[in-house]
Amino acid sequence: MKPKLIPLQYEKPSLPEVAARARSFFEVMNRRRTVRDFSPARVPAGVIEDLVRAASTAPSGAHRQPWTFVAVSDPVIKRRIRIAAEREEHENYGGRMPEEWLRALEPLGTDEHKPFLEIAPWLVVLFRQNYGLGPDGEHVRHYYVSESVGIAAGLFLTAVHQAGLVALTHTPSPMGFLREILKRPDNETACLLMPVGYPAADARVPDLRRKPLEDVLQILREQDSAQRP
Ligand code: IYR
Repeated sequence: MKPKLIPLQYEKPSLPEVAARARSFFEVMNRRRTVRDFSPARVPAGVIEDLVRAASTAPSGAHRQPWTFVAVSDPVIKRRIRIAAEREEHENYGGRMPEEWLRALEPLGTDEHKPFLEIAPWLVVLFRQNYGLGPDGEHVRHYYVSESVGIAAGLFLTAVHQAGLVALTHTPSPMGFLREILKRPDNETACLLMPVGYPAADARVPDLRRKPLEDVLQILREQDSAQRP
């Protein structure tokens, strides 16, 4: 079957404009921080809807969009999630995580107590759909699910940041309790629990440094291949 292709909607910026936008967006993103101290200040549901609209523009394997976002502001459900998450984290910090892992977490100052799960106005849980469900309940294959969901998560965090809100990527593993509490179907697995809201007035964050560019980027220019035998 011949696919129906439509013209790309695209306006070409000048090269100086491209360079300026690339720099200024880096500066915006470089101010993003993972936050654990939340304000209880309310965020309207419509804002969360737009953040998920942005996240759901992510490219995905065969355009299957294999994700479900569940956004919770109900205090009763938030409490259930906190209790279940802290139960798992109690096991994690109390012996399930090896010494090496605990030492790696020391600079973050995390522990088994997760008050932000009740304080943040929204808990956004990202589920991966391991396969889809067709109109008659038949299984639909999904492709590159981890990659697709990872990209959607990145776009969601970017949208949160550029809206002027903060988020935490929380992974209270194992996360099976989220499918139960949120009553999600068998084809879905929770992969991220993201409290979203405003930071507390006195929020503090670890003094982390990002890797220098040389450690994360290798550039191979045309002349580089000519110099090699
Ligand atoms: N899930 C635990 C432990 C934890 C693990 C990693 I890897 C982190 O980057 C941070 C925390 C917790 O949320 O405390």
